[in-house]
Amino acid sequence: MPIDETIVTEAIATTFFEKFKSSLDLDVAIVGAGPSGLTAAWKLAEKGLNVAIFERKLSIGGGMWGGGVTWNIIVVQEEGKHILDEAGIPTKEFKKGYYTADAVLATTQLAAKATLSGAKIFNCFSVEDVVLRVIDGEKRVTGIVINSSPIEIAGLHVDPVVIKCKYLIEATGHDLEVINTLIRKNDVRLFTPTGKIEGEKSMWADVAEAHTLDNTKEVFPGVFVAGMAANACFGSYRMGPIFGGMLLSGVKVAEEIIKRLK
Ligand code: 48F
Repeated sequence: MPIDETIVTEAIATTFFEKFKSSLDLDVAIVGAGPSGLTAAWKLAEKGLNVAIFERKLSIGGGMWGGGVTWNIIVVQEEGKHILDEAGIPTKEFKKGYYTADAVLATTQLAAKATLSGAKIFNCFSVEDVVLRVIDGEKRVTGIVINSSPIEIAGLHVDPVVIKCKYLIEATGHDLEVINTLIRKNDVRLFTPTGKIEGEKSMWADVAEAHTLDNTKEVFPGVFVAGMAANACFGSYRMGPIFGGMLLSGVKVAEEIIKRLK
């Protein structure tokens, strides 16, 4: 078959913009394709919701690819193992209650579960701001402002575009980028004890893992925090390369939003 390059180009452009146009008015926009964002996308899409992840990097997976210090194995404790089982990710018990999984397989399989369930992933898109509205007298986030990552990296002065969403999941990890922007640009209070970002604390894996789940909740009208961002926002510890809390947080944030959308 002779190849016509313009058909290849047309196929990409047409199909990409069909995917993009179907994402202009989302049920849920997720910022960050780390383990918590990917798990949330899978669980939300599985329920038939219109959900998309926006990821700055070319690669999905966030901090999951590299395991610990690029030794690409992750550890998941007993409580989170059922999520790996459900996703079809093989595990080995290392010591009682501590399971290992291949970090690359875990990342790619979670991404496959999310996309095969209908979630759309926009890699190479950075979320640089949110859309704020006053609804029934209350400020609420109703969308995200996105730009192409290469434009961001090149520092080009090119305006972003906007996506509407009923809920936004802040899953940007340690940097808590979306909430930082929300707080920096607007005179608003978060649902945290001080009304501000409480900030991440040092390593204490046991407490951090439990707190990740507690801290996975709505932090501002229309915005939920998940994964490491939840601990950074509500002032808890980091946990290093144990990933059960990230997966459980992704499941929890999806369940909470599904309840709201009902
Ligand atoms: O950091 P990350 O993996 O988030 P997570 O789901 O998982 C944390 C763990 O990987 C690990 C840990 C626990 O074991 O402490 O660090 O909480 O993934 C966050 C993703 O968000 C992207 C970033 O590139 C990364 O892939 N990201 C960050 N800011 C933006 C963004 C932004 N403004 N727009 C788009 N993507």
